[in-house]
Amino acid sequence: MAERLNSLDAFWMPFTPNRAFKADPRMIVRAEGMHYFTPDGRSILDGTAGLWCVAAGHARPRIVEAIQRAAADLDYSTTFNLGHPLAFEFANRLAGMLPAGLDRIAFTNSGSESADTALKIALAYQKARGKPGKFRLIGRERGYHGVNFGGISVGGIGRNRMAFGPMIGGVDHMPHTLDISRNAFSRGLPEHGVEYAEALERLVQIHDASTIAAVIVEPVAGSTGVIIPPRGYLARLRELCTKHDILLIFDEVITGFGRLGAPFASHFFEVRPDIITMAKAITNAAVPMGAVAASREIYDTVLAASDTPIELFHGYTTSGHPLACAAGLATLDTFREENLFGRAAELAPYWEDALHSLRDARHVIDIRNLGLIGGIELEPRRNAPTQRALECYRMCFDNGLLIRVTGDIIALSPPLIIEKGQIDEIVDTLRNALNEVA
Ligand code: PXG
Repeated sequence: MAERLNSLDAFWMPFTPNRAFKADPRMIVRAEGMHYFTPDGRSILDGTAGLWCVAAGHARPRIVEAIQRAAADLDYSTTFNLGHPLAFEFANRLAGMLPAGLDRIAFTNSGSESADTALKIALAYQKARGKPGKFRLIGRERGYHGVNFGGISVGGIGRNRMAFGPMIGGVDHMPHTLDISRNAFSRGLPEHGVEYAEALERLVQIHDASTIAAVIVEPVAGSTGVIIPPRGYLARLRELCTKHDILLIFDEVITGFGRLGAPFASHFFEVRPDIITMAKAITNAAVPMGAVAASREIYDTVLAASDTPIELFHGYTTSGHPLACAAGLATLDTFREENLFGRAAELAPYWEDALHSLRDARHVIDIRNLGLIGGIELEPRRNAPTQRALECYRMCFDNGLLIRVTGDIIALSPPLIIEKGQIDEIVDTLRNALNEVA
């Protein structure tokens, strides 16, 4: 029986080379603050805040206690046709911190569900305002909006799509904005590339604005290897969407909750989309949750046009789950009390300098940063792309640092509680790995 319990066979692990992992597993049994701990008690500095999600650091007592209390008070209640106070309280708190006017909140359980929910709301809105012909959804090359069918359809990562059939119809893509030839080693926003936004104008020429419902982009693309938007690009996208009566959706699953040193990327860039998706740090990832914020105009229009008592036929069994709402409220309290968004903004210049000190390390062809996000792109090993970054990942882990790699790009996104000395530790460990790896 013991053998059976310890077997690694049954768990089909997500986005993981299962055979390689199970042959040589890395296990984590505990986490606290900036660190994970292995079964043999080694500490691993978390350079990625889990997967961009543990913004306040691990196992924060306030959040743990809130979840414990909530589980004992009300383990579950549906939010279909029935209310519980924490869900309303949390929605109100989120509405109060989102950009003005984006204050109607739908709850989901993940970023993927948030992306699909946002796309469905966009379509329902266009239909409700008498424009059902506006059905097209525009995403972007290298975009990541989770793994559900809507998200992979508007998403632009080939590997995430190719095994899964024809995708949803009526989707097109703009080009991504990564342009190393002109922007290598940019500090913060790259200078060149605002004109990539004009791709939307070209898509309007092909499809006609009367067929386009919405554009969805990550303000900073994370998953695909940290792509920082060129200066002026997001504002230009907003202009074009307004000009052509197209909804703009910001997928803020990574950029929400302080990652850029402001509550949302929308604040940071001073660009207001019509819909914002969230997940990850919304509960510090202590309980799975996502959310979609829609403008009041969208909400009012969908409600007013409805010819059935239920206005939007969409929702999840665990939308607004009490444990998630409790974790979310305690997370927002922690962010506020510790001024973590302000802290991220204050640390950003130190973070930038530290990362760019790796410019001369071996294999590095680009370094990108914004807020507490960092991307380090390596020259791929000849005939073995991704291998060099994977070996770096392994070396860092063995030396007590968790990083994230995607292709030949190292992505960093530490908890917002990181100390300067820990930033130095990340950079030193990385420098050693880069200089050692073949
Ligand atoms: N949108 C964005 C912008 C994301 O980054 C999702 C949606 C989907 O969220 P869920 O909760 O369904 O996973 C994401 C998720 C990485 C990495 O290594 C990034 C994500 C997920 C896993 C790994 O960069 N982002």
